[in-house]
Amino acid sequence: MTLDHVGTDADLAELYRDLAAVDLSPLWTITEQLLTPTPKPRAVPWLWSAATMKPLARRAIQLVPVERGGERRVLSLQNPGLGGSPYAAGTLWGALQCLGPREVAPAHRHSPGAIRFVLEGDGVFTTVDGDACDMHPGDLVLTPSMNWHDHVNSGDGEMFWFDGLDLPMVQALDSIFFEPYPGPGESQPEPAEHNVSERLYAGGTRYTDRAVADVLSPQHSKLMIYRWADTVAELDRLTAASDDAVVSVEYTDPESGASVMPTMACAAYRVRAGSHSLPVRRTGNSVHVVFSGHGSSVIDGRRFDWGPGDMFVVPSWAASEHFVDTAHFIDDRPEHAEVFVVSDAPVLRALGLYREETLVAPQPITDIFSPR
Ligand code: 1HN
Repeated sequence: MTLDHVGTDADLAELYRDLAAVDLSPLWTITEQLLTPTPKPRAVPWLWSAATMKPLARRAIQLVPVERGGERRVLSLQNPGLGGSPYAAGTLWGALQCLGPREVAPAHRHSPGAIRFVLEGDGVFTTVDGDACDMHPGDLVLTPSMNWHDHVNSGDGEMFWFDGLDLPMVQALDSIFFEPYPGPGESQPEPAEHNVSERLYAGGTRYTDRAVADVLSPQHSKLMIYRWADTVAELDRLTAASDDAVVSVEYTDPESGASVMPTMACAAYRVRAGSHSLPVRRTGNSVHVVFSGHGSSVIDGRRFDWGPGDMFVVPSWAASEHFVDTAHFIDDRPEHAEVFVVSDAPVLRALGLYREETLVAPQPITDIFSPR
């Protein structure tokens, strides 16, 4: 039997009105925007430079005491593609946090998990469920889901670090919980001994040179701090063992070998001076934080030039490649670049959505990004 599709444009318009009035949506009008051939994240490739962020953070230290700033002095990376949401990408929060001399950011806990990557300064310890972790430049500190955490600056200088959280993902899953510490505005008692998790767990294997750990675990690492000297030793080992333009290590849970948290993977990569990697695209978002050196990344055809303290976002399925020239010297040798990166890769992995593709040739550069 065939149907005669009879009816005027007015009839059709009336059907659409009547559907909308009772909260129904006809798939045939939206299929193409729902099912794109490849991921179309709303977040765009973007970069925030240290030169822009740091003076503003310093002004905030002067003007906004931590208590006035909702307990944390944090400048979030607000991706311009996300329509005003304070997120670096659809699934990840990224931010610059700072504490002035002797300041304390009081304890609380929440279901989103967080990682801290220290950029500059000394004297802060973050207490994670009772364990005070001393933070130094290049260290990674974990504050996993529902662990109490506060930050104490016991020194006389300012301190800056990067915060990465799975907040947008936990929000998308409608599972946000938040609790202030009993005794609001207070921090956890300072234990006599610091860095206990390090003493207990840092003996195990804490790094893998696989691009994405293939072990999955619903638990977070019990090691709460990973030292930069150890990360560099791993990068040195890999640099000596290959000629690859980029060598990278993922920080892992020494007990399981999985990513440091069930929702986020942390890695560090070194781009060798005078080399250029092939473009790669992966499902999942990542936020990159330059620790040392100067280089460039081409992300979906746009070139981003970066140096220490700069942060940039590679949205899902964007092609990205990195290069470092030989124009910067350290100790009379061309300087490599070292970059920290946090991603949502374990979630993509766990759900069977992880994909990765290496392109065969460098991308044509169509545009050069200039930070505002
Ligand atoms: C948070 O608890 C911290 O504890 C930093 O330092 C950034 C961003 C959103 C929600 C909670 C912190 C945060 C955060």
